[in-house]
Amino acid sequence: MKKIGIVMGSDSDLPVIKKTTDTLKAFGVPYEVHIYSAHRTPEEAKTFARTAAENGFGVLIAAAGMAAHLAGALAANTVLPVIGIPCKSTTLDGIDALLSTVQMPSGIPVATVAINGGVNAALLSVQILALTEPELAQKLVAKREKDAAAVLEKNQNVLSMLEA
Ligand code: RP5
Repeated sequence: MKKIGIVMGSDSDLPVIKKTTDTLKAFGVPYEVHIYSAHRTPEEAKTFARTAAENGFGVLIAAAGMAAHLAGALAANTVLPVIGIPCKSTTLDGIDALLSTVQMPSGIPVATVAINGGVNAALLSVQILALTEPELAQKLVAKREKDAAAVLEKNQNVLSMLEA
């Protein structure tokens, strides 16, 4: 199975990436995590992206905050799918990172998830791998069913709790 390459711009992005790695672990998907910054270590970020396909990665996930150019910088250097996670920093509530990540120019796409959307980034990467890994597709369906059952249980609870 191909690996998921996870890159974050700083160790301050770790709480978001922990949600990503926990989710990938639950699916038994291999991954590798790095800290490379589009601004502070541009050469390392570029080399990682350029060699990612030959190093066995199938999808890249990039998490960054503020002027978040990491996902776009990786995407510029690979044709692997790149998923961007805009991270909320101490100012602007993550809107800065959201716009920096999502507003890619035509030709270099980045699939952007919600601000701090570490779980969805992992799920989307699993969905991409599932195109060629049928057992992952089965696990995704099972998770959707489990999640739906949990909502319906809450529905029952609220019905009985707030009964007229
Ligand atoms: C971005 O700047 C990082 O991804 C992080 O979200 C933000 C702040 O980085 P630190 O100053 O906490 O290292 O490049």
